[in-house]
Amino acid sequence: MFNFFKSKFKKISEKLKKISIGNKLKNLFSKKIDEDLFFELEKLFYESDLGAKLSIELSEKIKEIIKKNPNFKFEDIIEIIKKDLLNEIVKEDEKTIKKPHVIMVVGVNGAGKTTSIAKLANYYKSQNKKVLIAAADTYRAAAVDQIDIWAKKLNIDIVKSTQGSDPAACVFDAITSATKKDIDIVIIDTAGRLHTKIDLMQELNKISRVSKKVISDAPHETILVLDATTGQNALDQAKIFNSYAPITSIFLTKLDGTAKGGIVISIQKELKIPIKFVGIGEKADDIEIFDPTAFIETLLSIS
Ligand SMILES: Nc1nc2c(ncn2[C@@H]2O[C@H](COP(=O)(O)OP(=O)(O)OP(=O)(O)O)[C@@H](O)[C@H]2O)c(=O)[nH]1
Ligand SMILES: [Mg+2]
Repeated sequence: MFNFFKSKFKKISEKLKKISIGNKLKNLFSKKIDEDLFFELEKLFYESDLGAKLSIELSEKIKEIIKKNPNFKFEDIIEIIKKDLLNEIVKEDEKTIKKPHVIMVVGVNGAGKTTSIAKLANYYKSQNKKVLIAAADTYRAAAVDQIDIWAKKLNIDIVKSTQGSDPAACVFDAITSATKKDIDIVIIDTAGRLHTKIDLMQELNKISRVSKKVISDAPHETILVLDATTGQNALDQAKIFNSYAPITSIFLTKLDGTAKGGIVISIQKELKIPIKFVGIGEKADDIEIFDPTAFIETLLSIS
């Protein structure tokens, strides 16, 4: 499989080696086929963060198949799992990109928003797009400096705010400036917020409303940044964020730091929101467009 995440096969497969459950699956099926096997199978799926429901569904299905056909081949089982997992993947609706195209980036503290914005800006720049960053995290003292350092390093335009000021005002200025400066894409950095803090969540709504004052259908995308290492907790975050600022897609960060790749599937099964990008490191080019087939191949790869 040489089309991994559409590029850089070696680098990424090496970085995500930990998520593979292929060898463990093979091991299980090399033992006696009995009730214990199906219990172990369910446990393996569950521990990979596939979620309870899918873990049970998958192991039950495999049990049925083996019952009907005791001469099954391990390769056939793997193919069934691949097909079922692929069925859980959610596709993003095709949109016509307007100019400027406004992307609001949201998420809890430390999920990786600022780093992911740098990666996104760098990615779009490499596609010959003119990008402007709105540094609207006015909450944390060093936040604007942090994104400013990235902007300088990557040579990307930025509209800065001051600590304590209204983030919506910064967004208003940035989008207004983008319409005058022939900018293709505006990316808004927002302050990390606990999904349980209602006032901060309402602030997202305000940022969105103010964007619409400049461009009536902005923000065109709202990307939720989720940290893959937080496991099922990421699902709760997503549900609440989605109720305040409808999420169009997910940027799943720190996939390089987890052995539980199943979270990629359970997020989409539970929320029906597509994963668009994944983060696989701390550098600007540690970003990949999510490729479902390649991901599932990696999850089930055998070494
Ligand atoms: N390994 C790894 N680290 C990442 C990735 N994305 C972000 N990080 C790290 O996660 C930490 C937090 O990232 P930030 O971008 O500051 O997160 P944030 O969501 O903007 O944080 P707040 O602004 O405080 O809410 C930093 O140390 C990043 O380098 C990733 O894909 N892989
Ligand atoms: Mg930040």
